[in-house]
Amino acid sequence: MNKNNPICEMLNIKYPIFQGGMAWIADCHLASAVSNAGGLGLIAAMNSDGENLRKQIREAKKLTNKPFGVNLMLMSPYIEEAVDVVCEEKVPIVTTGAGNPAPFMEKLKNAGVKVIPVVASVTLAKMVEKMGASAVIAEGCESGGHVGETTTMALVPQVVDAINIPVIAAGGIADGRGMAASFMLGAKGIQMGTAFLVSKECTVHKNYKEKILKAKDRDTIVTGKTLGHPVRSIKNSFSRDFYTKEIDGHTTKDELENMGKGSLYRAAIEGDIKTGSCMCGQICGMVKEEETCKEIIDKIVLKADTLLKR
Ligand code: TUI
Repeated sequence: MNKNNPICEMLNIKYPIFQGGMAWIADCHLASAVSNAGGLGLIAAMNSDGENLRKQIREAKKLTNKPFGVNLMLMSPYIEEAVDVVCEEKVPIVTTGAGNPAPFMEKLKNAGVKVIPVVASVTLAKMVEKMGASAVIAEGCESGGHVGETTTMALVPQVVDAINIPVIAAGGIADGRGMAASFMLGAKGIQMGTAFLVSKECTVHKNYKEKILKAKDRDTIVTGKTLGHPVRSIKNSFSRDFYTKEIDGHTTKDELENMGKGSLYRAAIEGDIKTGSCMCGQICGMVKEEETCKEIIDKIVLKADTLLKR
């Protein structure tokens, strides 16, 4: 798996497995556990102002001596300070999500940070390659949270054909079969969110974790399309209500935006899984056990290696 793998060589990691930068969920504990297990852990900057993010980064440095990164959510109100903190703290790798990272590329690159944007289209993949991205994460709409429109199966090979930097597949991957299939599509690595959300080291509220562990294949829904930022989450009273209000025509966009505010925090931190938003991917029906990040990674690598050697 790791022999001559361009992602492993470029980032100095054992396995080309990234952990998704899940807002309010991916903290220094999860990121360091994934990095210690040989993957690439990522701290989500979304929920942090600059100083909180700095604390998380410094804590992660104590918890692992392996490389880890920061995920920058481009719609975050703290994006400018997060970029500065990443540069000051000399974080080696950044992934970006939910937008075009163009305004921050130069600053990050000048500070020696490798930038690996999440893209949901070939157009953005080509743009970020020109801007000097080190790789891209092609994320299909099977993912949790903010999603594009194209599936992983269709997006990954089209992105692979369009650019010359390595592609990491994301969306709908949680086991060795998904990893092997991603490699068949031309990806050189994978990213998983939902699979790590239920890991032992993930500090998300236990109600949220249990909700995902119990979920079945058709238990997610995409809301927010009318607002221009579609989000995949578990079907519950919050998402059903949101969905109904979105299509009934009686609710304004501002009212919908206000409904969404704080909803992920309510579920992930407070454990309110009825009126909060439990973001997760369509693969939720396959994650059934709470395991350590090392167990998750070892199992996936073993299975993917076996399949790819056949
Ligand atoms: O960013 C994500 N997933 C996220 S961010 C998030 S936080 C949030 N909270 C409440 C409401 C909304 C978001 C939860 N989940 N994944 C990476 C990702 N990026 N998926 C899709 C994209 C994407 C989509 C369109 C990236 C670029 C893009 O293009 C925009 C452009 O300007 O071309």
